Amino acid sequence: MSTIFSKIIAKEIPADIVYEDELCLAFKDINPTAPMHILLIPKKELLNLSDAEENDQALLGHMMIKTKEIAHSQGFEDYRVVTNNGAGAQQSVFHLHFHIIGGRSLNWPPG
Ligand code: DGP
Repeated sequence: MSTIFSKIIAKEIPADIVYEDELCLAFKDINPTAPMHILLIPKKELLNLSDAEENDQALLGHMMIKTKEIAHSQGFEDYRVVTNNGAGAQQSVFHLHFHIIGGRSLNWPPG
């Protein structure tokens, strides 16, 4: 089930990494939709949010808490966190990732 994101985690292909710790990695999206468009991914291979289970609570909580630090490091106070869960929701890479988007006025609702 490995994807291109596993290769980014393994540093087999380059990415513009903005944050890394033992549990997760954040890097700039190759096709940004806003001045800040970061992808935050777990190092654990989860397909998407639906693939996460009770024992992933700490990992997911850790990642949510880190979004603030990552956005602040890019100079942004306000930001949106979104995940596309499944092909019907426009998920194209099947390794869980949270888009952290900001730096422009964001519309609501999305999609
Ligand atoms: P999604 O549609 O939610 O699965 O978003 C996948 C995102 O991943 C999309 O915005 C483009 C980004 N992406 C795909 N391949 C690469 C890559 O090799 N490097 C980087 N930095 N981003 C990628």
